[in-house]
Amino acid sequence: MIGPDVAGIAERLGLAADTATATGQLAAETGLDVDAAYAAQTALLRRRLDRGERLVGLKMGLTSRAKMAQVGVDEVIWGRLTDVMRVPDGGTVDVGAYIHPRVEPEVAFLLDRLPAPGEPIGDFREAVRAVAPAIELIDSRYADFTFSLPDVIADNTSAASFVIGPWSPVPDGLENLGVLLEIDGRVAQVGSTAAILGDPRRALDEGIRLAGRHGVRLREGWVFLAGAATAAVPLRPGAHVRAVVEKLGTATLRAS
Ligand code: 0L1
Ligand code: MG
Repeated sequence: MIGPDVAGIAERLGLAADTATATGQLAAETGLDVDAAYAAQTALLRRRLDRGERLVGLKMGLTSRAKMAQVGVDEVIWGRLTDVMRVPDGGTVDVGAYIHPRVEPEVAFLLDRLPAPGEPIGDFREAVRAVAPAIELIDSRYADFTFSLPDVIADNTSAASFVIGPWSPVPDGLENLGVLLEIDGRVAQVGSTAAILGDPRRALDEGIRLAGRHGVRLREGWVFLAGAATAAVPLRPGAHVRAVVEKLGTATLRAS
Protein backbone atom coordinates (compact mmCIF):
# COMPACT_ATOMS: atom_id res chain seq x y z
CA MET A 1 0.00 0.00 0.00
CA ILE A 2 1.28 3.47 -0.81
CA GLY A 3 1.47 5.66 2.32
CA PRO A 4 0.71 9.37 2.63
CA ASP A 5 2.90 11.81 0.69
CA VAL A 6 5.01 12.91 3.67
CA ALA A 7 7.23 15.23 1.59
CA GLY A 8 4.19 16.86 -0.01
CA ILE A 9 2.56 17.40 3.39
CA ALA A 10 5.76 18.98 4.77
CA GLU A 11 5.98 21.25 1.71
CA ARG A 12 2.38 22.38 2.14
CA LEU A 13 2.89 23.14 5.84
CA GLY A 14 6.23 24.84 5.20
CA LEU A 15 4.70 27.09 2.56
CA ALA A 16 1.78 27.90 4.86
CA ALA A 17 4.28 29.04 7.52
CA ASP A 18 6.50 30.94 5.05
CA THR A 19 3.57 32.86 3.58
CA ALA A 20 1.53 33.17 6.82
CA THR A 21 -1.43 31.59 5.02
CA ALA A 22 -3.60 28.96 6.70
CA THR A 23 -4.13 25.59 5.05
CA GLY A 24 -6.88 23.01 5.53
CA GLN A 25 -6.34 19.93 7.67
CA LEU A 26 -4.44 17.17 5.90
CA ALA A 27 -4.63 13.97 7.94
CA ALA A 28 -8.14 12.88 7.01
CA GLU A 29 -7.62 13.36 3.27
CA THR A 30 -4.12 11.83 3.17
CA GLY A 31 -4.47 8.98 5.70
CA LEU A 32 -1.70 10.47 7.86
CA ASP A 33 -1.22 8.55 11.12
CA VAL A 34 1.00 9.46 14.09
CA ASP A 35 4.16 7.74 12.78
CA ALA A 36 3.81 9.29 9.32
CA ALA A 37 3.08 12.64 10.99
CA TYR A 38 6.43 12.56 12.84
CA ALA A 39 8.07 11.66 9.50
CA ALA A 40 6.39 14.73 7.96
CA GLN A 41 7.62 16.83 10.91
CA THR A 42 11.15 15.58 10.20
CA ALA A 43 10.77 16.54 6.52
CA LEU A 44 9.56 19.98 7.64
CA LEU A 45 12.66 20.30 9.83
CA ARG A 46 14.87 19.20 6.91
CA ARG A 47 13.36 22.03 4.84
CA ARG A 48 14.53 24.50 7.51
CA LEU A 49 17.99 22.91 7.85
CA ASP A 50 18.42 23.03 4.07
CA ARG A 51 18.05 26.80 4.20
CA GLY A 52 20.70 27.13 6.90
CA GLU A 53 18.79 26.90 10.18
CA ARG A 54 20.28 24.94 13.07
CA LEU A 55 18.43 22.48 15.31
CA VAL A 56 18.80 23.84 18.86
CA GLY A 57 16.29 21.90 20.88
CA LEU A 58 13.01 20.22 21.43
CA LYS A 59 9.63 21.33 22.76
CA MET A 60 6.85 19.46 24.44
CA GLY A 61 3.25 20.22 23.56
CA LEU A 62 -0.06 19.58 25.29
CA THR A 63 1.58 18.74 28.63
CA SER A 64 -1.25 20.39 30.59
CA ARG A 65 -4.99 19.78 30.85
CA ALA A 66 -5.65 23.45 30.03
CA LYS A 67 -3.79 23.10 26.73
CA MET A 68 -5.41 19.79 25.84
CA ALA A 69 -8.87 21.23 26.50
CA GLN A 70 -8.08 24.35 24.46
CA VAL A 71 -7.39 22.41 21.25
CA GLY A 72 -9.36 19.20 21.84
CA VAL A 73 -6.35 16.86 21.52
CA ASP A 74 -5.36 14.85 24.59
CA GLU A 75 -1.92 13.38 23.94
CA VAL A 76 1.48 14.75 24.86
CA ILE A 77 3.43 15.58 21.69
CA TRP A 78 6.86 16.97 20.83
CA GLY A 79 8.39 19.18 18.17
CA ARG A 80 11.65 20.73 17.02
CA LEU A 81 13.20 24.16 17.75
CA THR A 82 15.68 25.91 15.46
CA ASP A 83 17.93 28.91 16.04
CA VAL A 84 15.82 31.10 13.74
CA MET A 85 12.75 30.52 15.93
CA ARG A 86 14.49 32.04 18.95
CA VAL A 87 13.66 35.67 19.71
CA PRO A 88 15.92 37.45 22.21
CA ASP A 89 14.43 38.15 25.63
CA GLY A 90 12.69 41.54 25.34
CA GLY A 91 12.72 41.26 21.54
CA THR A 92 9.96 42.14 19.08
CA VAL A 93 8.04 39.94 16.65
CA ASP A 94 5.95 41.08 13.71
CA VAL A 95 2.46 39.66 14.16
CA GLY A 96 2.00 39.86 10.39
CA ALA A 97 4.61 37.12 9.92
CA TYR A 98 2.24 34.60 11.58
CA ILE A 99 -1.26 33.33 10.80
CA HIS A 100 -2.99 33.48 14.21
CA PRO A 101 -0.23 33.64 16.82
CA ARG A 102 -0.80 32.79 20.47
CA VAL A 103 1.55 33.02 23.43
CA GLU A 104 1.92 30.77 26.45
CA PRO A 105 4.15 30.78 29.55
CA GLU A 106 6.61 27.91 29.76
CA VAL A 107 9.59 26.57 31.66
CA ALA A 108 12.80 25.97 29.68
CA PHE A 109 15.69 23.64 30.50
CA LEU A 110 19.26 23.88 29.23
CA LEU A 111 20.27 20.26 28.75
CA ASP A 112 23.47 18.77 30.10
CA ARG A 113 24.52 15.12 30.31
CA LEU A 114 21.57 12.92 29.47
CA PRO A 115 21.23 9.20 30.11
CA ALA A 116 21.52 6.70 27.27
CA PRO A 117 18.26 6.03 25.41
CA GLY A 118 15.98 3.83 27.50
CA GLU A 119 17.72 4.75 30.77
CA PRO A 120 15.88 6.88 33.36
CA ILE A 121 17.26 10.26 34.45
CA GLY A 122 19.16 9.62 37.68
CA ASP A 123 20.13 13.06 38.95
CA PHE A 124 18.06 15.85 37.39
CA ARG A 125 20.86 18.38 38.08
CA GLU A 126 23.25 16.30 35.96
CA ALA A 127 20.75 16.20 33.10
CA VAL A 128 19.78 19.89 33.28
CA ARG A 129 22.37 22.63 33.64
CA ALA A 130 19.96 25.56 34.10
CA VAL A 131 16.28 26.53 34.01
CA ALA A 132 14.54 29.68 32.76
CA PRO A 133 11.13 31.25 32.35
CA ALA A 134 10.08 31.20 28.70
CA ILE A 135 7.39 32.30 26.28
CA GLU A 136 6.36 30.05 23.43
CA LEU A 137 4.68 31.68 20.43
CA ILE A 138 2.59 29.03 18.73
CA ASP A 139 0.92 29.43 15.35
CA SER A 140 -1.05 26.55 13.91
CA ARG A 141 -0.76 26.45 10.14
CA TYR A 142 -4.33 25.06 10.00
CA ALA A 143 -7.36 27.26 9.43
CA ASP A 144 -9.21 28.23 12.62
CA PHE A 145 -6.44 26.66 14.78
CA THR A 146 -8.29 23.34 14.35
CA PHE A 147 -6.56 20.02 13.79
CA SER A 148 -6.38 16.33 14.65
CA LEU A 149 -3.48 14.69 16.52
CA PRO A 150 -1.54 13.68 13.34
CA ASP A 151 -2.21 17.11 11.80
CA VAL A 152 -0.65 18.99 14.73
CA ILE A 153 2.33 16.62 14.96
CA ALA A 154 3.10 17.11 11.24
CA ASP A 155 2.84 20.87 11.79
CA ASN A 156 5.74 20.68 14.27
CA THR A 157 3.25 21.00 17.16
CA SER A 158 2.40 24.58 16.11
CA ALA A 159 5.94 25.72 17.04
CA ALA A 160 6.74 29.15 15.63
CA SER A 161 8.99 31.22 17.92
CA PHE A 162 10.20 31.23 21.50
CA VAL A 163 11.82 33.51 24.07
CA ILE A 164 14.04 32.30 26.89
CA GLY A 165 14.45 34.50 29.98
CA PRO A 166 17.56 34.51 32.19
CA TRP A 167 18.98 31.09 33.03
CA SER A 168 19.35 30.14 36.72
CA PRO A 169 20.68 27.07 38.49
CA VAL A 170 18.03 24.38 39.04
CA PRO A 171 16.11 25.38 42.21
CA ASP A 172 15.19 22.88 44.92
CA GLY A 173 11.59 22.43 43.85
CA LEU A 174 10.14 22.90 40.37
CA GLU A 175 6.82 21.16 40.89
CA ASN A 176 4.63 23.93 42.22
CA LEU A 177 5.89 27.34 41.18
CA GLY A 178 3.39 30.10 40.45
CA VAL A 179 3.15 31.16 36.79
CA LEU A 180 1.63 34.35 35.35
CA LEU A 181 1.10 35.47 31.79
CA GLU A 182 0.70 39.23 31.60
CA ILE A 183 -0.36 41.18 28.52
CA ASP A 184 0.14 44.95 28.67
CA GLY A 185 0.57 44.80 32.44
CA ARG A 186 -2.68 42.89 33.01
CA VAL A 187 -2.84 39.30 34.19
CA ALA A 188 -4.14 37.20 31.29
CA GLN A 189 -3.49 33.70 32.72
CA VAL A 190 -2.53 32.33 36.13
CA GLY A 191 -1.17 28.83 36.69
CA SER A 192 1.37 26.64 38.37
CA THR A 193 4.23 24.52 37.07
CA ALA A 194 2.26 21.62 38.60
CA ALA A 195 0.02 21.91 35.53
CA ILE A 196 2.94 20.62 33.42
CA LEU A 197 2.51 16.86 33.87
CA GLY A 198 2.39 17.36 37.65
CA ASP A 199 6.04 18.47 37.60
CA PRO A 200 7.95 19.93 34.60
CA ARG A 201 10.81 17.51 35.30
CA ARG A 202 8.45 14.76 34.12
CA ALA A 203 8.24 16.49 30.74
CA LEU A 204 11.93 15.75 30.19
CA ASP A 205 11.42 12.03 30.88
CA GLU A 206 8.51 12.08 28.44
CA GLY A 207 10.50 14.01 25.83
CA ILE A 208 13.38 11.51 25.98
CA ARG A 209 10.94 8.60 25.77
CA LEU A 210 8.61 9.90 23.06
CA ALA A 211 11.32 11.37 20.81
CA GLY A 212 13.37 8.20 21.31
CA ARG A 213 10.52 6.19 19.78
CA HIS A 214 11.18 8.08 16.56
CA GLY A 215 14.97 7.76 16.75
CA VAL A 216 15.57 11.29 18.05
CA ARG A 217 18.05 11.65 20.92
CA LEU A 218 18.20 14.84 22.97
CA ARG A 219 21.62 16.50 23.05
CA GLU A 220 23.78 18.35 25.57
CA GLY A 221 23.46 22.11 25.00
CA TRP A 222 19.92 21.89 23.60
CA VAL A 223 17.06 24.01 24.87
CA PHE A 224 14.05 22.02 26.06
CA LEU A 225 10.64 23.68 26.41
CA ALA A 226 8.80 21.60 29.02
CA GLY A 227 5.33 22.87 28.08
CA ALA A 228 2.84 25.56 28.98
CA ALA A 229 1.43 26.01 32.46
CA THR A 230 -1.76 27.69 31.18
CA ALA A 231 -3.89 27.95 28.05
CA ALA A 232 -2.45 30.10 25.23
CA VAL A 233 -3.60 33.68 24.57
CA PRO A 234 -3.90 35.38 21.14
CA LEU A 235 -1.05 37.79 20.38
CA ARG A 236 -2.22 41.19 19.09
CA PRO A 237 -0.09 43.86 17.41
CA GLY A 238 1.41 46.23 19.98
CA ALA A 239 1.10 43.78 22.88
CA HIS A 240 3.76 43.61 25.57
CA VAL A 241 3.93 40.04 26.93
CA ARG A 242 5.53 38.93 30.19
CA ALA A 243 5.78 35.37 31.47
CA VAL A 244 6.64 35.27 35.17
CA VAL A 245 7.67 32.05 36.88
CA GLU A 246 8.16 32.10 40.65
CA LYS A 247 11.84 31.69 41.66
CA LEU A 248 12.92 31.82 37.97
CA GLY A 249 12.01 35.37 36.91
CA THR A 250 10.56 36.85 33.76
CA ALA A 251 10.72 36.48 29.97
CA THR A 252 9.33 39.29 27.81
CA LEU A 253 8.25 39.81 24.22
CA ARG A 254 6.78 42.70 22.25
CA ALA A 255 4.55 42.42 19.21
CA SER A 256 4.53 44.94 16.39
O1 0L1 B 1 3.11 23.93 22.70
C1 0L1 B 1 1.99 23.46 22.67
O2 0L1 B 1 1.42 22.99 23.68
C2 0L1 B 1 1.27 23.44 21.36
C3 0L1 B 1 0.89 22.08 20.98
C4 0L1 B 1 -0.01 22.10 19.78
C5 0L1 B 1 -1.41 22.53 20.06
C6 0L1 B 1 -1.55 24.01 19.98
O3 0L1 B 1 -1.30 24.55 18.91
O4 0L1 B 1 -1.97 24.62 20.98
MG1 MG C 1 4.00 25.20 24.16
